[in-house]
Amino acid sequence: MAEYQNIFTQVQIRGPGYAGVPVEGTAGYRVGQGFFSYWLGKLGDAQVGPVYLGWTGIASLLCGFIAFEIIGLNMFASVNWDPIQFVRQLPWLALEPPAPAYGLRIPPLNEGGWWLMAGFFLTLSILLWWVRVYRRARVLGMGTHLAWAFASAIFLYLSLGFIRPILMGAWAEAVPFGIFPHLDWTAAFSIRYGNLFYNPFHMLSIAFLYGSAVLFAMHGATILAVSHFGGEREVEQIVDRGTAYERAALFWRWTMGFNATAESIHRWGWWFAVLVTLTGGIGILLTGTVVDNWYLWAVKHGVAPMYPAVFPSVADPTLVPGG
Ligand code: 07D
Ligand code: 07D
Repeated sequence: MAEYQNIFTQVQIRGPGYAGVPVEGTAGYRVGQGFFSYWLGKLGDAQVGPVYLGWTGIASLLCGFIAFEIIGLNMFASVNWDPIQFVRQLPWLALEPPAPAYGLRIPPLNEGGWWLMAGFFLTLSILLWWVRVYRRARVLGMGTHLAWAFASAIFLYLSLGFIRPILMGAWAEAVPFGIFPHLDWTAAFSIRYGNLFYNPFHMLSIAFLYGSAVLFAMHGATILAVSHFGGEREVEQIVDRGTAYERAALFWRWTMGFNATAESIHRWGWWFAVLVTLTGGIGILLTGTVVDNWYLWAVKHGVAPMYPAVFPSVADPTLVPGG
């Protein structure tokens, strides 16, 4: 039935605006009374705000804005400040890191200096937002699971753009800013290091990425399927299982012989998502530092076969003169 196949929230309950649980002192400060939006209510809760305006949040937005401006203005300059070309070519425009010759030194602005500065502000912005997430959770007496999951994504981001370039001794190793340029970098990185598919941590990262999608699909579908029994009130279902939880659990026991619990599914979801970027970051940090060619590494460890002897023997192309 159509109502079960709709991405939009079907039920909007509208009570008086609620400012949220009381928190003592300035840590509980919030701005405004909040208001209602019917259309946002289609996606989530119809009440918007009140919002918490802390200095880490403001500083984060400010740093994010500075990074965005540096990137955007450099891209604009690269098309001679032509607004039409800027819009037309936007997905292909880039702000590139310094050339390898600069190593980890600070280059002139137009030769990677702007890239370094944008990276600095973007990183500051992301780290400040992490502090906001951690501190708001603490103030509300919540666990800090969100902050640590976010930290895992930040670990991959820092591995790609900061830790690995430092290990390799050059900012040139880092990712450029730009929509398609960062895809070109990803493809070139894989080829340069002998095919990332043979990197076991890339394999793990993919398994967790796909696994996250499967788990989320199973969980979302299961809960929606019992929502007319109140199944989406998951917390109550942990203490007082009721018919929704029992049916959903029985469904999985019937079909697979085993079911997650209302608690365990969220632990599985959290770990799968967190492990995507955690294993991924490890894979990136090993590339070029410990392993120079993942294909040859795989041959050495019996994962991949060597090319048949009809071809001349394979050497790492980057190790031959001129490579
Ligand atoms: C849906 C949550 C909302 C987030 C969104 C993205 C920006 C960039 C900048 C206009 C799932 C916000 C986008 C802030 C604005 C400008 C100049 C999250 C959701 C909607 N990538 N990547 C994208 C980033 C890396 C790769 C899209 C960021 C690595 C591939 C978007 C980073 C490698 C593909 C984007 C980052 C890599 C993409 C959609 C940082 C290896 C695609 C993202 C900070 C991991 C896809 C044109 C999305 C695409 C795509 C952003 C890093 C590979 C622009 C911010 C270096 C193969 N990446 N990416 O929905 O369509 O995420 O590209 O590390 O195919 Mg990427
Ligand atoms: C980027 C974490 C950082 C993001 C942060 C967010 C903002 C915006 C704005 C809210 C995504 C900051 C946010 C600033 C806020 C708003 C509006 C997470 C990021 C902090 N690969 N590959 C992966 C597959 C190939 C390559 C991971 C598949 C080829 C490289 C993932 C295939 C080559 C890297 C994955 C495939 C190649 C990866 C990323 C198939 C290219 C990485 C996980 C089927 C030709 C990254 C170890 C992720 C990694 C990565 C999947 C193929 C290259 C599992 C399915 C062989 C260089 N690949 N890949 O969550 O970890 O990213 O590698 O072909 O660096 Mg791959």
